[in-house]
Amino acid sequence: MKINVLGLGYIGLPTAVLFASKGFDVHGVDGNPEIIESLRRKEINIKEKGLHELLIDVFNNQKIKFSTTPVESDVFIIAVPTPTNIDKTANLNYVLNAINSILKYLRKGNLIIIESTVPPGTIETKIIPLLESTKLSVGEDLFISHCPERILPGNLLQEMIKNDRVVGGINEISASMTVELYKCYSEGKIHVTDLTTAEMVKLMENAYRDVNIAFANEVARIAEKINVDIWEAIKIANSHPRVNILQPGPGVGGHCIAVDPYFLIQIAPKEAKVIAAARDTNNNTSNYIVELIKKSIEHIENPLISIFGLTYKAGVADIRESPAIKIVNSLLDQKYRLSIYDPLVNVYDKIQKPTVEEAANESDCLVFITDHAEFKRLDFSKIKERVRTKIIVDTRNVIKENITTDGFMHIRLGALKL
Ligand code: SAJ
Repeated sequence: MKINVLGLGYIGLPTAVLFASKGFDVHGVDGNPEIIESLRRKEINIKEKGLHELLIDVFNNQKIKFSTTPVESDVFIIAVPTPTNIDKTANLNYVLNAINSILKYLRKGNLIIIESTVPPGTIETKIIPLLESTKLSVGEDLFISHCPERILPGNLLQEMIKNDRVVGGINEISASMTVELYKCYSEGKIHVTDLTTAEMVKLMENAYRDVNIAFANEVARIAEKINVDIWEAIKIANSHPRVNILQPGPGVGGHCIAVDPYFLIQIAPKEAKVIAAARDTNNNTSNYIVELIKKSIEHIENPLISIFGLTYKAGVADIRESPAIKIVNSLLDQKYRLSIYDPLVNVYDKIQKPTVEEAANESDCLVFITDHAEFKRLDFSKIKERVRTKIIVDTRNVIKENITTDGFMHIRLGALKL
């Protein structure tokens, strides 16, 4: 059986590689010729455990080929991004272009699977009409389903295999063809429903997490007002059998949770009140951190601020929607002197340093924005020799040891001393 996978990013590439590893003939398609060229050289820029090895394996076994254009196939999987427009509505250009690009290759019996995240109703109202322009009857000649991905970046392959999946089909036969296909590598339960419910479920999952994080950020600010340590308070509250509050932090990044809730707001702006408020809270958190940093160094002349962590979360080389980038850009705009370290990405050439120690040199304030594992093991008795002023702003409760013994003032988000 032949599968075309359109879009070779964080989702499409591992999906393509997994199907190829199960013996399917996979044709990976991406509109960006540079991505195709590098994949043909067996090079990838997605750092995920086991992915590169698997790619080399299936490529050498000739189970996968890469091209900028689709070919005739049995199955077409659409895994292109859904960015937002300036007004935060979903930009469906990539999805609709991908569908348009396969129209001339479609034949009777083909299955089209949309993995890309889309606002509820998109497949019925925007994608199916395009497919019907082929004169093939959707539901009888062509089968279509939505199978949104649910994997956590940082643990892609494992989650792809282990997680439950959701399959929404236009009819039973579309759904069961999709279930049969994914069963080849998916060990989780596959939940079957209709197209629009599957679209809605995906968005609800990410909006739920966004709302929960906004709640954590809100109670963190309340805690600061009354001299309570929110990290301890959340830990204790979570010992209740029906409470599971997430962690406060510098804001919500990544291309999923920071984006998907807008697609629910877009279809029901009057109803999506909590979801919209959560977006506002999480978006504004980076400004709050900037103010916190500025306040902590207001008494220092021409301060040097050291930023630790640029990626949107620990362990992933991804800066999309990262709160750290917003914080850095805001400080740079306000003409602060910065020194930056991140073990996984290089974004700010001149001011980015190769080690924690170099980034700490002559610093007046060490700001921890991403909780990379390396930061949890730092030896502050050595770092204290390098800094000019001993101030730490910790936005994720990364620093567990008592650094006040090394003379540092430890300013923790959600646990400010009045
Ligand atoms: N964050 C917090 N506090 C927390 C948890 C997360 O501030 O307690 C922040 C992170 O630092 C990060 C952002 O939220 O900036 C998002 O990180 P994440 O780990 O919560 O999620 P993503 O965006 O990496 O992946 C999410 C996952 N969705 C859910 O957990 C419901 C994943 O399963 C989805 O497949 C993915 O979105 C997606 O592609 O939709």
